[in-house]
Amino acid sequence: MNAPTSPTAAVPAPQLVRGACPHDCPDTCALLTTVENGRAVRVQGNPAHAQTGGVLCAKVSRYAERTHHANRILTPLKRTGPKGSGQFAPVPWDEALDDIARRLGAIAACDAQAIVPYSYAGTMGLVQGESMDRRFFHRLGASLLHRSICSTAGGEGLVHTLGGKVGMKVEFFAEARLILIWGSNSIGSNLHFWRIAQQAKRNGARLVCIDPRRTETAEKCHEHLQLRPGTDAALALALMHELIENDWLDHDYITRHTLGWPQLRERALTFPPARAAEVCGLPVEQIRRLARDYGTTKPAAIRLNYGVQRVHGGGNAVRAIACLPALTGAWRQRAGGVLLSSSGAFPVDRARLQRPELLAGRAPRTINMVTIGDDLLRESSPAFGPKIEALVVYNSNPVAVAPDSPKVVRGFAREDLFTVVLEHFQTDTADYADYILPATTQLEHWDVHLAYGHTDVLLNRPAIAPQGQARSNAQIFRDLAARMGFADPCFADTDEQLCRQAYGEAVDFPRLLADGFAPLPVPDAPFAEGGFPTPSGRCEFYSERLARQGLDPLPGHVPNHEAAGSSAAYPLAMISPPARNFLNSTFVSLQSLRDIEGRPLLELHPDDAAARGIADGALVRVFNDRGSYECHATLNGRARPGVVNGLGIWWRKLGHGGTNVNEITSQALTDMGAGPTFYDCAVQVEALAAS
Ligand SMILES: Nc1nc2c(c(=O)[nH]1)N[C@H]1C(S)=C(S)[C@@H](COP(=O)(O)OP(=O)(O)OC[C@H]3O[C@@H](n4cnc5c(=O)[nH]c(N)nc54)[C@H](O)[C@@H]3O)O[C@H]1N2
Ligand SMILES: Nc1nc2c(c(=O)[nH]1)N[C@H]1C(S)=C(S)[C@@H](COP(=O)(O)OP(=O)(O)OC[C@H]3O[C@@H](n4cnc5c(=O)[nH]c(N)nc54)[C@H](O)[C@@H]3O)O[C@H]1N2
Ligand code: SF4
Ligand SMILES: [Mo]
Repeated sequence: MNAPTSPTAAVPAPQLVRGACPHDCPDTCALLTTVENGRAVRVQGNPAHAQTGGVLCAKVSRYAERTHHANRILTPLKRTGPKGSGQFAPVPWDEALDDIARRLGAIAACDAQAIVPYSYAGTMGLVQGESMDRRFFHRLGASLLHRSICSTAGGEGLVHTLGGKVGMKVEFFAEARLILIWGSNSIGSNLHFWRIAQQAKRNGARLVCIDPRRTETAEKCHEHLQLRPGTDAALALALMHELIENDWLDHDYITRHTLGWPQLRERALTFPPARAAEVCGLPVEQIRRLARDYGTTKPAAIRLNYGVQRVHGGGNAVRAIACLPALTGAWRQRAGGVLLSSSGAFPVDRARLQRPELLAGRAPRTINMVTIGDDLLRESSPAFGPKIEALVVYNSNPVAVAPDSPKVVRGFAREDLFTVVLEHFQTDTADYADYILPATTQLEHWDVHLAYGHTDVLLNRPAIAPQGQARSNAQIFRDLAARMGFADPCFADTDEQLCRQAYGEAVDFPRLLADGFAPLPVPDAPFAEGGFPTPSGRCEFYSERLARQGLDPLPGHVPNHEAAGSSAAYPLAMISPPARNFLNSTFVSLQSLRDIEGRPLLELHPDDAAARGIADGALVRVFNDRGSYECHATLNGRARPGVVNGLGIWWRKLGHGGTNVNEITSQALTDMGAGPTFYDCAVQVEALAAS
């Protein structure tokens, strides 16, 4: 029945819709979207959600602009020019889906493992990121993906020490008297934690930052230890040395709740502060002072972040740091301990979402997303399996974000590779697609979320209708499943049903519908009485599981693959941390945020610049045997001697000479978890032209 027409019916009142920030950020904010006439006009933080506190970062404050952007992809597109040229023409959905299903079907008829799904955390939503897509690829028998591009080294380090991705509850950092912000630029990448740290600071806490870069966070802490990249384990071992020498230990906690203390003690005693000072490039006094602060201040809390683990020894670094609170008994207090990730607290029913039983006994090979450059260039072999013939990319922009991009680009440019990209924008990766399929944004679809920086579940309701012809990722895989003739009933689940399946009975769904968020019942001081989720139930200084893998059972200092001084040709160490106004390579598409970031930059210490005749603002070439990256030098006081900071992650096509910083990073892997080593990269820099 039609509603009676009236002036007010034609102009509906603004609506507020509750949602969740989908981005790969520890904060997982609760959103409130204002909708007028079917358009999202404003996206704000939900003040009712304590962790969000009504505040969003500058990026997501522009989510409405991103969603209604003129460059959004709104129809399926088919390639009309050479690969990488970015030339496409619109095609109807049916034509695109039919052709994609036909091409994938033909490859699968021979060996489905030649098809590789490539995805990461463009959205962290459980529905649009790890549900219908997995069902589709499992049923197909495609290669599996080791989703290693970010956090697997640190994740393994935690699992082998604390037993899982678990730790302090973030809100209690506010009560700490000492906070170590370790490998983390909170102001840039974990803004809502910085609010909590500020609260602690106002209450008299001391803040210490441990980072090779003088970040905006480091500047605002009481103390900054500006160590060489990849030397954190040496620092942590020296802290242990001092805790032992000065008996700042909680012997009762160590006896009752840890494993392998005699062995760790012996290891730590080989690392006096002077040795660590040499390795880390720090004044020995600064290390002693930090040990004294950590040993004598209670409660002491460590906000560790993934910046420490993008180097060869990343897993060991996280292990060494994660041992510290058990030595001092910091876990006894709710404001003591360490937090790297809280994601292990979320009772996600992944088997229900992903349906591994659709593999039906098949065990496809696993492709590591870090080495996609090499793997796209491999021929079939018994060790590797079939040559990769098709890639389906979603929630990721590998041509920009994966290491060693000269190889990644050569792989994506292969004429015999069939590539489908589900996207919002025509990214560097989309330029290489045979088909680009228009995906909905977070304002247009259902989803449900976990977080890795707090312990609340969030629900995202669609605020507006899908723009143009966009479809949700889950819908696109549902459509493809239908085209492939996959009749299993699970392919009929709607996005909203998938939201309900993600946590099953473990989370109160009506509460999520009503409030948009629901806290998990996590204890305030999870390890006050031990009870670590390790095999021994103790904090494992010594890991039997690592020993069985042939790895060092104790945390140790593992030098970088490309350690300082190891190469005369490439004497500088490069790290490439995130830019504050981009989220990995997302938001680079927004002019307003690009304007704040300016242009691709390399931060150098003035001495390193002077030695090379490089002036502030000069165009430089950063290079090694893998490639060469052009950008502008900045002598802004943030780089330490011997280390250069190439800020990430610009789209290649918007950078100088069509390159970005991953032109020179390497595909070498970490000690644990087969993760990336973006910050373990020896380079040389030269001036290109006076500017
Ligand atoms: N604005 C913004 N926010 C983000 C992101 C973004 O791109 N932009 N990225 C998101 C993602 S994907 C993640 S995984 C999370 C966490 O992302 P992280 O990458 O951990 O985020 P940051 O805290 O910015 O960066 C890590 C910090 O580690 C420092 N660092 C580099 N090497 C070393 C080292 O060897 N030792 C130590 N101690 N420090 C080192 C860097 O200088 C940097 O300041 O943040 C997310 N938040
Ligand atoms: N040099 C260097 N490289 C790095 C890093 C570094 O510090 N230095 N950091 C690394 C880290 S920590 C990470 S996590 C990776 C991140 O790498 P990626 O996970 O690839 O992250 P983004 O570059 O943000 O790309 C995500 C893409 O997903 C798209 N997207 C978002 N939502 C949706 C959706 O709902 N549907 C579809 N179909 N698409 C969507 C966005 O438009 C965006 O283009 O990069 C890594 N690369
Ligand atoms: S990117 Fe992080 S800080 Fe920004 S809105 Fe999303 S969750 Fe919050
Ligand atoms: Mo990440």
